[in-house]
Amino acid sequence: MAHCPPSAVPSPTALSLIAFPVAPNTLYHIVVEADAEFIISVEENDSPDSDNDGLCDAADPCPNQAPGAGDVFATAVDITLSGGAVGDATCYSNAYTDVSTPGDASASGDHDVFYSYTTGTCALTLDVELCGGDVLHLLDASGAHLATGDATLPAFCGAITNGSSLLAFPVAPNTLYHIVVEADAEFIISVEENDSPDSDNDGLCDAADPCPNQARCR
Ligand SMILES: [Ca+2]
Ligand SMILES: [Ca+2]
Ligand SMILES: [Ca+2]
Repeated sequence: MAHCPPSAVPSPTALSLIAFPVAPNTLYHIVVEADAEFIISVEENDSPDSDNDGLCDAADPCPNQAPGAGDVFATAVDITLSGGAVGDATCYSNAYTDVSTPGDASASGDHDVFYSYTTGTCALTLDVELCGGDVLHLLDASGAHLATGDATLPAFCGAITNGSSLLAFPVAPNTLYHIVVEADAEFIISVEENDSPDSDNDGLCDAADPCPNQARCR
């Protein structure tokens, strides 16, 4: 069998286009002109991620400041009983969307801050109110969507004209919930628990009282 002598193999030629500037999220076409086999390689050089938060500088609202706690579900910030919090979502990512997990079709494109809240022994309902943001959501302990606030402005908003309210939402006592604030700037979030009454005034709410209508009953 005859073999081609090595000298008969055409030496490969190489052509390169290095560091050609491109736009993100854009379709390009490449034309290879050749008469036989070839190898084509495309390598993308991305914008750096200066604050190491997983978002390249070009897609990062704050390229030099990583988001704080509450940027994702797993780092939700605890809100103490019947309290509130002042937050600023400017440097947070948009982790709660219609395709994220957790997520919901009602999610907006705004940045998200995750909070957690554990109901007390006598909890019946929660009032969750947001001032200065877009919308709020209530999730259960595993992140399943329970409810989304409406566009009602909380009374404490003052001159602020955007907000969201979820009033008298029925909850279970001694149970962990999560709250998602969707906002692009500063906001105030308030969580108020409405407890079961203490009909016999013995210091035990009806829900935790073996005899809710008779004080000092054993
Ligand atoms: Ca970044
Ligand atoms: Ca969002
Ligand atoms: Ca009682």
